[in-house]
Amino acid sequence: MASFPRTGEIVAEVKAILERLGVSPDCLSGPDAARTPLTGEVVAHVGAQWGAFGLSPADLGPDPVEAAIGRAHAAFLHWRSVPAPRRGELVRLLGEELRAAKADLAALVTLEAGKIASEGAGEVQEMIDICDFATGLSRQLHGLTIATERPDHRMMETWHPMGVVGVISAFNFPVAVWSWNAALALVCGNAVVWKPSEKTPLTALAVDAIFARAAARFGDAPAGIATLVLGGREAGEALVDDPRVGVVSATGSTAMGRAVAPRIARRFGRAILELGGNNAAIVCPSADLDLTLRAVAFAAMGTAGQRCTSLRRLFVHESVYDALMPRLHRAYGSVPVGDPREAGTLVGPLIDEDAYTAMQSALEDARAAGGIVTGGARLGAEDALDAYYVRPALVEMPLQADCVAAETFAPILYVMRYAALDEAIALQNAVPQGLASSIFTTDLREAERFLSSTGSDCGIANVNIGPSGAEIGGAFGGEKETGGGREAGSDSWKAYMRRATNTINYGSRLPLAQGVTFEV
Ligand code: UN1
Repeated sequence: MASFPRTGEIVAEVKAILERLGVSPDCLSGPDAARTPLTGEVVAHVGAQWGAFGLSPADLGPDPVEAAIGRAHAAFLHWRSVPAPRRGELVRLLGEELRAAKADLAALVTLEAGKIASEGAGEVQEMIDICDFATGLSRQLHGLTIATERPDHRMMETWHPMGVVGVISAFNFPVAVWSWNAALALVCGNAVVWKPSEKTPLTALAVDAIFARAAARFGDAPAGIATLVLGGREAGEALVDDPRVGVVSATGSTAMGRAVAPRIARRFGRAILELGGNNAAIVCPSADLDLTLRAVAFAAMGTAGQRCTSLRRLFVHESVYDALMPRLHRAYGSVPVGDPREAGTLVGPLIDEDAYTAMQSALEDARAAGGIVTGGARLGAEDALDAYYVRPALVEMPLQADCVAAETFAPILYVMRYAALDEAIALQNAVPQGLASSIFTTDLREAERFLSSTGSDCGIANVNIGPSGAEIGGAFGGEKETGGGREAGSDSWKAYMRRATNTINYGSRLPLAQGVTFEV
């Protein structure tokens, strides 16, 4: 069994890592406490308002968000005319700096967000991967050439940057989400202003310091090209409301999305929304149960159930229910919960007390709806005062009650039986969210049905792997209350650019489209 960290041992560790990562001590004084979920203790203080590549607090003045957006906009006016492959060089250097800082940044992610060591490292790896992807992309911002109906004409598309991209990110991927947005936004010619979660300011400051090193090596990156603004709700709202912020990419709860989307729409800004998920998997009669068990365990218990893509609902065919469930119960009963720094730990702490309270109230609701709950109890309370470690909870539900339709950001897996695949797909789709989904089957017909237009309604649909842990090469995001945004790979870059359709007449006559005549 994993152990629990002791209060008092983490402050020095955080300080040493921040120093090695080059975070300026100036950024580490201020009124706001930064905590670690490992023990709940305060590990540093941060300035309420700033941390900014190339900018000092004096530059940012009394209204730092306004100033950061202004500086970013000025940076954009220069950056948009730097050739894209040269912009790619900045992101390539960022990837190099991230490689050099990987171990320290990963350790800081573990200390600030509570991820186990391999997941902290995995998150930084996602940053490196997107930098590689974006570097290649910087030579591939292709537009189409389109056949025109007019003689001696050519029609084409060109892509131009949008301006300032505002990134609002959540605690659970405290560094990777910025990089998916920033790497693409920068090669596309935009400037970036980042407001991270108030729960994870230290990893954000570390990334800012790493970016500053890449920018210094690059040489002539304009000051303000990538700015970090620490702050609360008002900082996010300032980004959301400012017309100079062409794109707002916001990751968080559906409630947050509901608040920001209309404000962005009111000024006709562009939103990339990555909101709640309520991800499901279907286990079919022909499923490979060994593989299914491992996939379900990682997707549902990994990251203590605090990924947007975490598995929350499992539909098991009645013919395999009794074979799978005892194995799942054993896995839940024995998964090592504790200090995420320790080798062997698979489940670290919840982010804070609110997360724990939300988990307990979801379990109460499930019991009231006839669910049989195993697990969910708080662990290690006597060792780690303010920290919230829990045994992941398995809840066998008689049916998909209303409480199952809500996303609770905690390790709760609701399990339900089904008899026919169509019924399971309908239940899977019968929730407001539409992020990630999986089917476990070795039957080709079932797999293809699930992936077809009559199957999963999610942005991510997988076969024989869980819903979480996506690679950056694909477009990441989901439908319905998940918000419809796409980030990372495929053609997600188009969301950071505006498309211009150009028609060029290289003849000496002026034929009009649709055969219209207009002789003057
Ligand atoms: C999130 O939880 O905010 O697919 C994103 C995954 C990760 C991203 C999760 N690559 O689980």
